[in-house]
Amino acid sequence: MTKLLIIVVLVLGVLAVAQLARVYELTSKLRGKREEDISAGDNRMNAMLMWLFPVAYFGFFLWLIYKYGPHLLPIAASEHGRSLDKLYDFNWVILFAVFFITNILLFYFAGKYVYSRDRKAFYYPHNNKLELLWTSVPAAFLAVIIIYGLRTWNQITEQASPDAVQVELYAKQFDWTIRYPGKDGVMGATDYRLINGTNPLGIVTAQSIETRLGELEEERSDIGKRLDTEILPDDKIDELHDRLDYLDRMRGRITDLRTVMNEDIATKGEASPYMHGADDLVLKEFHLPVHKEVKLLIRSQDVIHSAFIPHLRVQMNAVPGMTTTFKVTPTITTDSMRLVTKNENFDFILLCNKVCGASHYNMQMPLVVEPAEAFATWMAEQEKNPFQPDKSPTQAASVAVADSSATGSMTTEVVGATE
Ligand SMILES: [Cu+2]
Repeated sequence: MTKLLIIVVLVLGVLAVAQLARVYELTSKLRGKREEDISAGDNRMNAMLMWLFPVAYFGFFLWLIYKYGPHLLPIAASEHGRSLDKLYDFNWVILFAVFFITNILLFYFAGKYVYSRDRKAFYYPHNNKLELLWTSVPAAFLAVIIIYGLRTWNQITEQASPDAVQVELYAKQFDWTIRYPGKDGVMGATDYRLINGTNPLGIVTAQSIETRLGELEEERSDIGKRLDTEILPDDKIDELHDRLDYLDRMRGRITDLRTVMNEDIATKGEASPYMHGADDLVLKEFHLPVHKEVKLLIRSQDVIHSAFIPHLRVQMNAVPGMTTTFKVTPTITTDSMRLVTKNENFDFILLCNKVCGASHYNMQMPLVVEPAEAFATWMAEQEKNPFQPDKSPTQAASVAVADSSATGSMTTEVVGATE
């Protein structure tokens, strides 16, 4: 209500000023003056205002920085984050300098060269040296910014070292699932066709293939039973037949996958990614060790998401059908960050930074950065309970129901099922 009143008052104020100006114009016309006749006093006042305005302008600008600067992100808690912030600050220094210098000159000259009857503007059409100067100086500054920027960018995006800790961030509408490679240190292969309630990432193991085939078989026999025993309308019968066709196709593809897996294991042995899924850790918790290089492997199940860890200055799109990566070395633990920010509830956070649907705003997960020993202890605790796709289909179904409803519905959607 107050806001509305303020707006009304402002609008009325503008109208009043416009009307006053009009009255002033009319009276000067009556006095036989032309509109463009401006008195020397008016000119001097405008020149004065040209000098006063930037004082208010810069004052307001500096106040904004003072007032809202502290609401920016706290210091970067990762190695590349610091160099990124340095690059940022470097750019700001140049921008601020140019902003202040050009604006001061602009207003200073506008005020200084106030109109005078006795003075004529100096005609100065061209100067090659001057042109060269104001082209080459900004060009040199831009070159520095670009080269510095590219160097920083290349450092950030270069390949992670082979012994980096691997962590997968798996996005779907609307949550994150975290995968660690388990004791063998290697992530297992995945395939979306194996996604179900107990295998939200579709990790490929002999067991998960059998489980999935069992599920398909169970659904097939259920549908068969319905077709044999129930009296159904024609469109429902067609629908069930379509479903059976779909289940057959899916069974064929998963059987093919099993063949591919067996051949790959036979030829590559331990090097086959199909050998490494069984001990993977699929978690709803996200921990990272401090001062260790981490390679984030980022995937999506459905639409484009974006993995964003603002305090680590990490951001990378999660694109369906491909794995994107980002390497990061955290430098500050959660506990230290709580001291730095003087906020005992501070938590690092993994957000989705791509508007991905209705609950996008809530797609987040806290991140714990801890000393290597604490991380190892936590990891050992998790390793007691590795990924288990080997529950029977009935168990899997009950887990799927007990799991968040989003997981259940997305699972069926991904494998193309319709109820
Ligand atoms: Cu998202």
